[in-house]
Amino acid sequence: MRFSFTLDATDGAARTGRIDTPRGAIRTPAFMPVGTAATVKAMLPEQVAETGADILLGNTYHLMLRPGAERVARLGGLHRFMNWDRPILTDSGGFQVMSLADLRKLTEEGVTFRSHVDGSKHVLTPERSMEIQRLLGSDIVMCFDECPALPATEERVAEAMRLSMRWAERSREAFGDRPGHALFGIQQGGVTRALREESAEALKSIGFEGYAIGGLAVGEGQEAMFGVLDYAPAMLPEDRPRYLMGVGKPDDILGAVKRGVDMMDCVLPTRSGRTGQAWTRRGQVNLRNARHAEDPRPLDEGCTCPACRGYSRAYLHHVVRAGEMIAGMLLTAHNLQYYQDLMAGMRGAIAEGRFAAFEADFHALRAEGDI
Ligand code: PRF
Ligand code: ZN
Repeated sequence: MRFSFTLDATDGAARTGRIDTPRGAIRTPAFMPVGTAATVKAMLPEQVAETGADILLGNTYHLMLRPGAERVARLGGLHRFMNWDRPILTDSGGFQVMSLADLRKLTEEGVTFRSHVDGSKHVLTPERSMEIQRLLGSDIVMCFDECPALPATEERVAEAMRLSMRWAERSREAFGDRPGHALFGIQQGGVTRALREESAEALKSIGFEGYAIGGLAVGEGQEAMFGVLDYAPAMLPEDRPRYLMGVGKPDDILGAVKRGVDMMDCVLPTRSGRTGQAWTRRGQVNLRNARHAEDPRPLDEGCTCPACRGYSRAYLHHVVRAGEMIAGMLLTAHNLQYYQDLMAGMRGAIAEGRFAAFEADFHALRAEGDI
């Protein structure tokens, strides 16, 4: 079976459909939980599947440093290694090198850097990134790109985008022909429309199975991000999935889907779950807050997750305050369930042509707040 994308319905710019892969279908719009180090932190893979996730994100950068891509390959690939048999998308490493590694040096060839784990020296190029993602057995491979850190001049953003387009061509060449696996291009160009257009044209002339929008959610703010999303998705082929990298809060996700994005990933539901933060239909809830100390109600009456089925707010407050491991486990499970329920809600609303009403309800309930 090959990789394919089918659009089922649209409502305004919003789309719903499915990506078919040999490892299973991905219902879109899709949210991908982040499994950076071959684990979605605090969750068993079967629990992640239980929330409704069809696909996980893994990271080239972390896995090449520890335990190493060749080792994962000898152990049967990332799916077998981490006991997750559904699709996996891997990011290509460049973005993580720029935010995590030490002593980085960027050239036309690629990036040299020192590991944030043990200080060892490494090189990443488009060719090596494609090799690592092949060794991991990734289903959706991302091109090697450069996302400039903010603040950046337009000149610097243009330079990074043009380098990323040359690397996209090398990524395509090195990826080769791998039926059932997909390579996604990554659009760069910051918040400048002409640069986004130039990037989209370069990617389309190379040709990819899917197209990502990179270089957003890096500190420009929601208004500027939505400003770019008002035109950027339409620059990419209509018949291919569009993936907005590293987004975001629930309202960012809804706004991105409204503008034509099909896939997203973010550490927010997992990371904030480990610091006592919950996301619900009524907004963000901090379980550390004393107001929960004797509250016998569940976090969210309407949620089917293990935290909401079996425990009170008072219990969640207690285990968060006590620093117990179960706090991170329960809140991560809840947050991932909330995110997947939000995606399922949007898919249903788009299919039935009532996305605007869904959006109005989403904002109305959040405006009431957590009561
Ligand atoms: N490029 C890659 N990974 C990413 C980004 C990018 O621009 C972003 C930006 N939000 C997150 N992850 N390769
Ligand atoms: Zn819940």
